[in-house]
Amino acid sequence: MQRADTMEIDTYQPGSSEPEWQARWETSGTFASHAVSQKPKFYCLEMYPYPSGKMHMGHVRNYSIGDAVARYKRATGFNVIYPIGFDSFGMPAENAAIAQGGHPRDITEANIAAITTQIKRMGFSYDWAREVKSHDEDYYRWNQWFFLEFLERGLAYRDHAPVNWCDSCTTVLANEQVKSGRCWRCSAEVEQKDMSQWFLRITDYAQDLLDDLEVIDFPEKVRLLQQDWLGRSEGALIEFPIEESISTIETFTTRPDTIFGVTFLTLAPEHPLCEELVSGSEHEEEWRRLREESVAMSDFDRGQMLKDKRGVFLGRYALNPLSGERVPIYAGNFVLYGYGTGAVMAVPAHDQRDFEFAKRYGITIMTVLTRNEGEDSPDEPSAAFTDHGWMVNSPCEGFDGLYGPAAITAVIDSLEAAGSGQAMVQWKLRPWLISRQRYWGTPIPVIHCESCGVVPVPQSDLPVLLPDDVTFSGHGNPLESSKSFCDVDCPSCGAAARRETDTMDTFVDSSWYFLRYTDASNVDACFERETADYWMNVDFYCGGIEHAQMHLIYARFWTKALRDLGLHSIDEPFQRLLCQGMVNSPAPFCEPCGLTLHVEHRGQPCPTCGEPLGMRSAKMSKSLGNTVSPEAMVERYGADTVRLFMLFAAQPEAEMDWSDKALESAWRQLNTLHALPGSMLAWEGGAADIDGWMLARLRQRRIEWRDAMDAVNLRTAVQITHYDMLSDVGWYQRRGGADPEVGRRLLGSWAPMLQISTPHLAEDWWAMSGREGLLAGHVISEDFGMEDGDEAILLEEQYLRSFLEQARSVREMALRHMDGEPSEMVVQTAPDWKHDMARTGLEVQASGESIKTAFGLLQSRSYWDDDEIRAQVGDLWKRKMLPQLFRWNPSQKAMIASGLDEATVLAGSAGFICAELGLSALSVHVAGEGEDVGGKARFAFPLEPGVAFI
Ligand code: ANZ
Ligand code: ZN
Repeated sequence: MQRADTMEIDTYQPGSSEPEWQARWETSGTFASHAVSQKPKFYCLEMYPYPSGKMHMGHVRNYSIGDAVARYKRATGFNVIYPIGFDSFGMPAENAAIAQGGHPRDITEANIAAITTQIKRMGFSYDWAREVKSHDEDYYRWNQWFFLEFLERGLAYRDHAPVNWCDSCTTVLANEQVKSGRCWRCSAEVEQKDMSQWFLRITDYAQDLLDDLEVIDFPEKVRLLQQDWLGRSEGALIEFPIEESISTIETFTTRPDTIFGVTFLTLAPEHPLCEELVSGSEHEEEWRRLREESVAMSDFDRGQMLKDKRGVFLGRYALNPLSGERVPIYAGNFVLYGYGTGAVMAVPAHDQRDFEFAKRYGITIMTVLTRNEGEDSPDEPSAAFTDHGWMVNSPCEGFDGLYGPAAITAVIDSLEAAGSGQAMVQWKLRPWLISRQRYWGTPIPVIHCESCGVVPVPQSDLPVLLPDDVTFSGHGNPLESSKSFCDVDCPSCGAAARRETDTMDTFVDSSWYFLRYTDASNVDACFERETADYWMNVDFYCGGIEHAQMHLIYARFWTKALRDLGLHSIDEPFQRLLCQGMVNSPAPFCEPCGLTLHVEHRGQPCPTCGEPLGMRSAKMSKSLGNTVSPEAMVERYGADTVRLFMLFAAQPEAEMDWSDKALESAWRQLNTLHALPGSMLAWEGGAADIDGWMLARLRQRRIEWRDAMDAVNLRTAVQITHYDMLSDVGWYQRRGGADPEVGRRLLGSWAPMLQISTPHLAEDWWAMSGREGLLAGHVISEDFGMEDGDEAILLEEQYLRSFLEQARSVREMALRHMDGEPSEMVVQTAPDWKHDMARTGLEVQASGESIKTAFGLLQSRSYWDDDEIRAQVGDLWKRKMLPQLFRWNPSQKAMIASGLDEATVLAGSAGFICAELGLSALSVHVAGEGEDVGGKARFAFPLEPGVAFI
C-alpha cells in the first residue's frame, strides 16, 4: 500500500507540470532578449509559419530543432535572440473568405490565436515580445516604404510582360509557381497573358548573390539549387546579318567555338523579327500557328518538357559573320523568347537539340570540332558531339587545331575585330515579378493619374491600408470592388485618379521579417541600424528544403538591397542553414500504378487497377489523410515526450517516420528519467572507487554532448543525455556506487543537458536537486574538459565490462560440459609479447605504412630470440593478429596503446566479477606465469584472456 502511495506522488504528470513551468518562464521573462550584453550574440531562427489554424508535425519538428539550438546557446553563455511570428498574408485566408464568407483578417487572426496557443503549449523558448505579423500595418507599411525607395532608385519598375495567369485563382503566378504547366496551388492549367506588372530588378544583384554563396554555410544541395536558379552562363553575343535586309539577328551562345558549324538560325516564334521576315510568304500561316501554340505554353514546358521540337522555315537567310556562309532562318518552339536574345545559332553537329531538329528538317550537319587532336571528322555523325574539342574544317585561317577555351577566346576576338559580336554573361535569373491581383497582401503604393502617369504615394501618406469595403466574390481582384480605396486624388496634380490595386507577392514579407525581429516594436523606422547590425546575421536558420530557391534568394536579395539603401551593413541574412527532413507516416500505396493514396483506401483494392494496396511511408499531408495531430499527442503524453521523440527519431536533416511505438517508448523513458532524481538523492552509500569512474564518465559525456550540439547532431545529443547516461548510472550502481554527493553532482551537470529537448522535465530535476531559480536561465559554468587520469579509468572500466560479457558467454558454453554450476574461474591474460605484437601492429597501421613493416619490427624484439616464442609469432600474426588489427574499434585500440594491465584490472575487481557471475573464487595470472588451467594459456590474446571454469 505504502509503495502505491509514493508511486502516486512520483508519477510523471506532464499535463500539469509543463504548463506551470511555461507560466514561470513567461512571468520571469527568461527568454526576453536585449541588444546590450557582455555575452556574444546568437540569432536562432526558424522560417516563420503561415498561420493555418493548426500546428502540424512539420512545425513541431522544425521548432523542436530550433529550440534545442537556442537553449543550448543560452546555456553555454550566448546572448540569444529567438523570435517567432507569422507569415500572415497570402491566398489561403482570402480563398477561405471566398469559400466560407468572412474577412481574411478575421480568419487570419483567429488562426493565429489558435496556433499560438498550440505553439506555446510546446514550451519553446521564444521571445514573444518580438512577434511580427505580416498583415500588421506596422509591418507592411515598411514594405511600401522600401518599394518607394526602390522605385526612386529604379530598382522597382513597371513593365508589360507576358505573365503566367491562373484563371481559377485569377492571379498572376511567378515562373516558380508554375509546376509543369499547372498552378502550384490549385493545379489548374496556366495560360500566358500580357499585362502591366511591377517588377524588382533582382537581376542587378545576380553576381553578388552568386559570389556570396561561398561565404555562407548552406547545405550543398541548396547551394547548387541557388546556383542553378541564378544560372550564370558565359558566352558571346553574335550578330548575324540578314540577307536582303538591314536588320541583324542577335544570338546568345555559350559555344562561340562552334561558329563555323552553324547551319541555321532559330528564333523564338514570338520574336518580333519573325513577322518581318515571314510576312506575305507561303510560310506565314504555319508560323502564326506555331506562335500561338508556343505563347500558350509556359517557359518551363518549352525549355524542358517539350518532346516535340518543331519549327517553321521563315523563307529567309542570314550570313555567318565570320565565314559569310548563307544559313536558313527558322522559328522553333523550343527557343525561349525571355532567355538570352530569344534567338539561337544552331549547330547540329555539336548540340543535341539542334541535331534532332536538323535531322527532322533535312538541314546540313557540319562537324567543326573533334574529340581527339588531329582526328578526322565523321561524315555522318549519329549524335551531336557536345564536349569541348579541337577545331577542324574552319573556312578561315588560324582556327583549326585550337581547343576549348582557347578556341572560344579566338572566335570572340575575331568577332570583336569584325564588329559582329562580343563576350557576354547571361543569367537565367529574371526580374522578380511582385504584382499579385489579390486582396490579402501589401498594397503597392502608387496612384495612376491620367495626366501625371504613375505617381508614388508620398511617404507621409503611408501606410496605404487595406480597405474593409470589399467583396470576396471569387473573381477578379477584390480591391477593385472598394470605391474608397480605388478613387483618390492625384498627389501631384490633384485630379481624380485611381489607386493601384495590385498587391505584393508575399515573398516580400518573408524577405526581411528577420530584420524586423531585431527591433520589432520600432514605430519610427523599419529598424534601427545599430540594433539590426548588432543582432544580424541569423546564425542558425532552420526550415524546409522547399524554400531553397524562392524565399532564400529573395531574402538574400532584399538584405543586400536594404544594405545598399544604408539601412544596415550586413551582406548576407543567414549564416548557417539547416533544412530539416520530412515527417512521414504510412499511406496506402499501389505498386503497379506507383500511386500513393488517401488513408481511406487502406485495406481496399486500388481504385485504378484493382490490385491489393500495400503501405508505404509518405510525407504527412492533408491530401493523404496520414497526419497525426500534435495537439492530441501532447494532450496524451506531454510536450517533452513529443519533442524527445522528434529529436530522437532521426538526425535533423534526415527524413523521419512517425511511429506510435517510438513515441510511447520516449514517454516511458521520460517516466524513468522523472523518477531518477528521487532515487539518486536518496542514495546512502559512502565514497567508493567507482565514484572516480562515474565522474570521469560524466566529463566524457559532457564533451560528447557538446560536440554533438555544435554539429547540430541532435539525435546523438539526446541519445547521450536521455539514454546513454541513464545506463551509465545503472552501471555505477551495479558497481556499488551510491554516494549522494556524486548523485548531486550528476544531477547538476545533467539537467542543463536534458533541457534542450525536454525542458520541463529538466526544470523538475533542477528543482528537485535543490537549485535556486530557473534552469532555463542558467548558464553552465563548468568547463568542458577531462581531468588527468580520466582516460585510464574509463578504459579500465570499459575493459572490465567487455570482459564480463565475454566471460558470460564462455560460462554458457562451459555449462554444457559440466555437471552443475561452475564455482571458480581461472583467467589467464595474454603475455607481454602478444601485447607488444598488437601495439606494434597498431602503431604501424596508424602511421599509414604497409602493415608488413610491422612483422619486420617484431624480429628485432628480444622475445624473437626465444625459440619457443619465435615459433608461435609467425603463426599468430597471420592467423589472428593481422585480421584483428582491422577489427578493433577505437577504444579497444586505445586500451592496447595505453598498455592497460589486464590482470591487475581484473584482479582488482575480483569481488564484483564473482558476484556478477555467481562464483565463489576468481584467480587471475598472466599466461605462462602460473598453472595452465584447462589448457587456455595459448588462447590468451590481448583483450581476450583465456577463461576456464572449474
Ligand atoms: C550555339 C551552340 C552550340 C550552343 C553548341 C550550345 C552548344 P545555357 O547554358 O543554358 O545558357 N540558347 C541560347 N538562347 C536560347 C533560348 N532563348 N532558348 C533556347 N536555347 C537557347 O544555354 C546557352 C545555349 O542554349 C546557347 O549556346 C544556345 O545554344 C542555346 F554546340 O549556341 B548554344
Ligand atoms: Zn491556381
